[in-house]
Amino acid sequence: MRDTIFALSSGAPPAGVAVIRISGPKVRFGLETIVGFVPAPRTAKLATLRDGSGLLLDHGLVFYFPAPASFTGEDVAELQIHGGRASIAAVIDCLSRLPGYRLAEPGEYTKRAFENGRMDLTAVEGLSDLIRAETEAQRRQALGQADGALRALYEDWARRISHARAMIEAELDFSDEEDIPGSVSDKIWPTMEELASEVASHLAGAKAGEIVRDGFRIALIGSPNVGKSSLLNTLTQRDVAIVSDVAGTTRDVVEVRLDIAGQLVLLQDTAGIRDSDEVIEQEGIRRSKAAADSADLVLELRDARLLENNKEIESLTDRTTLAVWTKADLVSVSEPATPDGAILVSSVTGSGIESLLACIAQKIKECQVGADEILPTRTRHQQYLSVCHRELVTAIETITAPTELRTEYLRNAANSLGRITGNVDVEDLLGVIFSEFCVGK
Ligand SMILES: Nc1nc2c(ncn2[C@@H]2O[C@H](COP(=O)(O)OP(=O)(O)OP(=O)(O)O)[C@@H](O)[C@H]2O)c(=O)[nH]1
Ligand SMILES: [Mg+2]
Repeated sequence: MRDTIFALSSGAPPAGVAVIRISGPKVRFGLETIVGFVPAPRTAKLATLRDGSGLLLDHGLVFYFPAPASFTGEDVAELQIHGGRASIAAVIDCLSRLPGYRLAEPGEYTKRAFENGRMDLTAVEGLSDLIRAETEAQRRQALGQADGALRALYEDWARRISHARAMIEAELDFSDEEDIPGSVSDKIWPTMEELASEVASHLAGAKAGEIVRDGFRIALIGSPNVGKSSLLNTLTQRDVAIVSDVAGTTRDVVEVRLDIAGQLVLLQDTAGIRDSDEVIEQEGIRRSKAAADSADLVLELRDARLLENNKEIESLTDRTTLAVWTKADLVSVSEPATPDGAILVSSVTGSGIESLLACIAQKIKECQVGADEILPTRTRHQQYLSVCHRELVTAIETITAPTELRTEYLRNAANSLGRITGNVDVEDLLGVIFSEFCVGK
């Protein structure tokens, strides 16, 4: 018999209320022992909790969710008790003494839910993302995925492929009989072409999905002393990076997390780029360049006083670079006499910061243009989707290959989708996916 598992499922104590969740075959026995009865399914019941010797532990609300209509698919109970450390410890201690009971491992409830078919792997990942979501965009994306949006899409695709295989195989079986014309394939292959292009356009949204989940990377790049660290501090409204008038203050890449218009942004301050003989500074500059290369957007900072010299300055603004003129308070020009889209800011007065934020929000939006609501969010999804697409295209294009071989490609394509949802052997993936969870989920 499986262990009955229990854990604190609510946040760190002390808190007003703590929720202890119990799941497994001995839930009813545990309830009878601790509260003296099993409440009606899914109904809150006020109860007095006592340990085996009758000692009062706490008063609280008790819920019972019989299998299979519970989070894990097993019998589940939830105890809502006072959220003090000692109250929680007393109840946990009492549960740990019950035969067949043990503390749950991180993610174990969700793992049981997956094993009992209550969730597929994409929903598991969505739930893990939802628990970690910091921004509105992350929350929306994770909730959609936890609710089964990706599962519905991939299972529908897998069904269409299976249907195509079945039709083709049926045609093979009857190919000896003369009155079955070879028209099945004529209908099936175009539908597989349609599917391949749906997979391709879904895959094209992977970058957008990843940006929502993992954050939009912005690197602050420019000469020493141009005001990169000052701008980082102004944007985060915190004193994160050291600011000084010594050129070459920043050496390491300093990264902060920001919420801009509901999107997670990873903002990186870097070492000022110049020719330097100094080993540590050279390493800092190497890191600056690497940060610029991997960024979704580079803010290229320049001192606005250069504008006053009326020097011809080459535009750097393109899709991934935004020119930002700093120290606006030190110059008399109000609008930069520079290419469109350049922005003039001051970290001292705060002028131009609002337009800079609006510009960044616009850049993030541009990365997501044309992206569907439902996006792949992880490299894992992308890998299997690419395999699925490749196998579909191979099946479609190898017209001269034997039909058996072409249906085999289709089978590979469907299996690859099955690996995303967890319908096809994924034993090797489970450890990685469930290790993301905290205890109690
Ligand atoms: N007046 C004015 N001074 C600024 C502004 N931004 C930065 N400074 C000053 O410029 C100097 C350099 O600022 P930092 O933010 O350290 O510049 P940095 O680009 O990070 O420099 P490195 O780390 O050396 O590459 C400091 O003395 C700041 O006080 C601004 O908007 N207006
Ligand atoms: Mg700096």
